[in-house]
Amino acid sequence: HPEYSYLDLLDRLWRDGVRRQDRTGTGTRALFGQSLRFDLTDGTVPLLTTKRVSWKTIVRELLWFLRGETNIRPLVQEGVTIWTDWPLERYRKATGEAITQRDFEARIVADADFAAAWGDLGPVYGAQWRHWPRYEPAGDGLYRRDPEGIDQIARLVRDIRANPTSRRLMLAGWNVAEVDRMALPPCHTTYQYFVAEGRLSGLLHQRSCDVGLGLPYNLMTASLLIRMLAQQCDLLPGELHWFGGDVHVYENHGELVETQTARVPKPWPRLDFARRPDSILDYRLEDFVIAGYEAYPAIAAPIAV
Ligand code: UFP
Repeated sequence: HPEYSYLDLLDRLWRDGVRRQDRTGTGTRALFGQSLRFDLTDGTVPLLTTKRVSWKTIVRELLWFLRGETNIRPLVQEGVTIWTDWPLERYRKATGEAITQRDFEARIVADADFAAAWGDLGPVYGAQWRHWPRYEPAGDGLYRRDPEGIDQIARLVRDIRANPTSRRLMLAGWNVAEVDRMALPPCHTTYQYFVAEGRLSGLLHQRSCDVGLGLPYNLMTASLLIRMLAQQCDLLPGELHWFGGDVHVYENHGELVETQTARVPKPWPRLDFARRPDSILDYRLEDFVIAGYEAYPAIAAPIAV
């Protein structure tokens, strides 16, 4: 079962990972330069079965990226709270107010001005994918920022369709000039696509990977993107190649590692689309049909902010 490659990585990190201090002060066990590969040709997706993963949250987050959004408000309105920690931390630090996450999220939803002031994450994925900044000469040696920027998603779809053997089918999140203004610099940093024999494969370079909490999401996001791009470009799905840079498990995830690696994976679910949306930007949650997802109970583990 392909899920063992994930479980083996988790186990290997816990046993052989180099112990290091990290930005969050939690401590990790890490290995540099790891890879995984998943076959998507049979319509299955790497949605882990050894713990339940809320795939609807992953779809909602991806659709939020694709809409070019960077404020947590629309996510919180849909009940997705995976990005709340960063704005919450900033708010608490700036105001000294000991607000709970629940109260903070309630205010984000209730008050648009509050959300505008405190809910934005800076130019994260959505901004870079849809509106990568571009500057045009405005005379006198000055440059004017094009308010739309570059739509990498539109370009990618266009290029896959028009020039499938291109070696330039890239989607980048790491905008060097803007990384310092992001609440969290992109973890799933660079995507590349490859078309052969009517199939679309994708490669993800992830610079930093929390294997316990982050990777189950990141593998699904990357797979969903392959499936959506393939559908839009009249291709079949190929493979997902995942490459991790700093691949780590947090020191406080020991219980997760122990519980999860003791479980025996069940067959992976299938992903089907309920329809073929007119463009890559027109997908809705209801278009994603996950069939046959049987999983062990979710495993709670603390997230390092
Ligand atoms: N992380 C992931 N995947 C993600 C995401 C975050 O694994 O999609 F948003 C983890 C990796 C790391 C932390 O543990 O979050 C980011 O911290 P840093 O920026 O210091 O790498």
